[in-house]
Amino acid sequence: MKTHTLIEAAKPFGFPLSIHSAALIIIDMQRDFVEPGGFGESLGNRVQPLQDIIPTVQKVMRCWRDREGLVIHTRESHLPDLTDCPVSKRDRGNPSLRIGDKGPMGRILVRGEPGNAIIDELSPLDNELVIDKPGKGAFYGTDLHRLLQSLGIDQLIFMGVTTEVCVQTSMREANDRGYECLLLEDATASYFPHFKQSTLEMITAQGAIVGWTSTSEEFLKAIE
Ligand code: C5J
Repeated sequence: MKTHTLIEAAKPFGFPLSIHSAALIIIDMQRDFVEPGGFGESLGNRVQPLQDIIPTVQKVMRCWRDREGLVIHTRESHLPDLTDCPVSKRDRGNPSLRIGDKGPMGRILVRGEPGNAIIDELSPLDNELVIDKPGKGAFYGTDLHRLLQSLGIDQLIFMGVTTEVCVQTSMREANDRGYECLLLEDATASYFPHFKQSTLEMITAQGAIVGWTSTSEEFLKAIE
């Protein structure tokens, strides 16, 4: 039988955390997005808000590992021949560097390149799942749903970047597949703080239409 720990302060109402059927999913904390000189910055973005969440993401990840919880990391990444990257995606936004171009950290958003690696502070352990995804959502073009089903996971705790793009898209995909989703609001960031705020509101609107949000502190208290 499943036991639940209620995260009472979650929005829009208490989140019934089931520790043994939940996984922590860390979206796209890769050098291309988070570090100065990466793809994100080449699009004209300020990476500081993304840098600011690193200690919080690291703390939650370590506590979850201590509880022997499942940790999943994702990377937005493409095959070296870019056959999984639609031209429309590569051309969008007129960046100084496009997906597949050579940047300061190797080819932008290409698998195996230095910039595509997850930042050192959040390096995956050998036994943790790393999902390479060609889209914004973690379920599109990946095995994630099958893997989660085979492991009996039905709740996902989200952290990572960027809130309104890959995090929100992944949460919506998860919600449509029947997962209960909780986003840790101080462990996610956007290049645009007002987009982050709007996303948090969108997720919890209409009685948790996409899912729940809570602070990392409330989550950590629940798993202590
Ligand atoms: C973006 C992401 N923003 N990880 N990717 O292109 O949110």
